[in-house]
Amino acid sequence: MTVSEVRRAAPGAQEEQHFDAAIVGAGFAGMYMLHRLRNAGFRVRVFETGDGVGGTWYWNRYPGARCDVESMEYSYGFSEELQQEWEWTERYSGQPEILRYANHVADRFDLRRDIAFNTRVTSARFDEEAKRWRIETDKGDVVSAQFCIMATGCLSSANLPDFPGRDSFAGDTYHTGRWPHEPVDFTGKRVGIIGTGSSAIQAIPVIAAQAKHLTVFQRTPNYSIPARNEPLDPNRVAEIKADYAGLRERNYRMPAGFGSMMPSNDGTALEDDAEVRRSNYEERWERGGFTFLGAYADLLSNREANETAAGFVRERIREIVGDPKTAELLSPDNVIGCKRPCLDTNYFETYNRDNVTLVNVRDNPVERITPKGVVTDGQEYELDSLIFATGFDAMTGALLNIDVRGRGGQTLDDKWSAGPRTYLGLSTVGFPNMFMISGPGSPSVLTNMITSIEQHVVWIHDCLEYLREKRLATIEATPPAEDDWVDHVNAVADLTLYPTCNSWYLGKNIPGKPQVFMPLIGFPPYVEKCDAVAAGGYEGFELDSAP
Ligand code: FAD
Ligand code: N01
Repeated sequence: MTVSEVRRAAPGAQEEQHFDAAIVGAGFAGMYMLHRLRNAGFRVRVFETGDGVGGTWYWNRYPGARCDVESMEYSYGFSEELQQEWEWTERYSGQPEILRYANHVADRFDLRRDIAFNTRVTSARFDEEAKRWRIETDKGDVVSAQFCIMATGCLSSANLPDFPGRDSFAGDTYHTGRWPHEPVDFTGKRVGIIGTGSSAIQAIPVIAAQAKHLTVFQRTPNYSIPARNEPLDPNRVAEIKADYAGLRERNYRMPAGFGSMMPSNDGTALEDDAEVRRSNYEERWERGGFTFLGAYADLLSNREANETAAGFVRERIREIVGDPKTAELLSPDNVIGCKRPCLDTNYFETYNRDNVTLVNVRDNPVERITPKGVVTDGQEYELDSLIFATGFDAMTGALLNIDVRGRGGQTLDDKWSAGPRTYLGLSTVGFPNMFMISGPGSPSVLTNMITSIEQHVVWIHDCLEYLREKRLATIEATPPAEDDWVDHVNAVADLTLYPTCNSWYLGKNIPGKPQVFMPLIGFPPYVEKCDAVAAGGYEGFELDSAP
């Protein structure tokens, strides 16, 4: 398509390589994007900070890490052979198995030869004259590519809050999203964990079973539904595999791109009398998983309806947790589901153990970290190990960690100073030929992310083929299309209860981050819109022919 031979720059300077597309990140998004574009004859280079594939599953190796979308669904659907040959062992597979799967995919499709590992992209600049991206890495690579595809992940930039004295702690410290590759043994140790989000809720029961003592520092209690994880029944697997394509297709029509195995109820919560409602919640609670929130169609749009589900979970917490004060502290008072709901195995039960202490840091925040431990409310909790389960600078963090500059040298940071602005979550005005996989403004984190990733990869692939066929040099979203899209994303969110919590969906977990609801709610209408845009010759984009 374009010049793609290696060219040597001035003597002494780095060799500059030319590609059709540079992809940043080798998680599930970058891996599939590479496969798809390479098969279509594009010359592609992937850059990955880590020394292996898998992204999320490469970095998040904390005890208890596993998926919360069932494995038969949380896996690629693009290759019938792949989905037939891979054997998941559990309903929700653990991190080691998911990472093995990512490595299997890399081997099966011979992906590694086009991935530069241990290589972080530091800058990406659009050269307006050449109509190409110039990409630089921390290894000194300088690469020119017609297209720059950001597969940097929504949850890949770890958030390590700036607690006073944070680095003075004398024991070992960990972040769940940057866990060591060697096994960590907490036997005989006094362990502290800050945070009670999905990561902590998975890790706490496992660490408590090993450590001498576990102190949990909780700012906001979270709703959590039992995962009811179990080994997969071979008959059930065979049944799914007999029509895997059918399951993928049914899931594609679901609001979050998964869950057709136990569909949501179309009815509204307040239509049912209390007894019927309770038995509905009970059935879904016993089944486990996200289907709990599918109990009624209006749980995320009607506060009173939501309260019936929230109240049901609080009752379960009071039933499970022996000490009433601890149960009270563990009971959330916000809307259920407006933060990403957690799935657990024995989370609330863990607080009945003698070696677990829950400390409320909502009213009395962590004052400081000392060489010996954590101080809050004037009390020092002495620890041997301290875990930060403090989450991520979600959706924009990894993108803004790169010095991205578009037309006129404008930085992405500047462009997004009041929050991310995109068209379709795929593209942003002023940054031609740059695509984001599961970018802000797309359903991404509100879906089975592998489904969303596949949809974006196919769309980008089709778009690049179209440009090649028509001999077009650039594609760029137009300002009106972007403005309308941003308004649309906000308008959809405002019809729901999502914006009511201090969630990372809104950027509220990062001090100073602009507060904008970042993902788009609703997968099927989004797919329809993307398809219509492509079918209409890329409506809302300006296409420019080669010079
Ligand atoms: P990632 O997997 O995050 O990969 C991005 C990659 O880009 C990383 O490897 C990173 O090192 C690399 N990168 C970033 N910046 C640069 C740079 N500047 N230079 C070079 N490389 C860079 N989603 C679900 O749908 N279901 C689940 O069950 C689920 N479970 C999850 C569990 C955990 C613990 C976490 C943290 C997230 C989970 N998610 C889940 C979301 C998950 O992130 C996605 O499902 C999916 O793995 C994202 O893939 P990705 O390739 O887009 O991003
Ligand atoms: O991060 P989080 P996570 N002082 O942001 C607390 C996916 N995921 O890594 O709620 C004290 O949810 C913070 O408190 P608060 C999933 O999408 C999936 O757990 O802000 N506490 C919160 O309790 C998930 O949503 C799985 O008040 C501070 C915690 O740290 C996303 O990744 C597993 C603090 C952070 O929770 C992120 O989950 C794991 C401070 N200064 C992750 N700063 C599955 O189950 C933050 N906190 C598949």
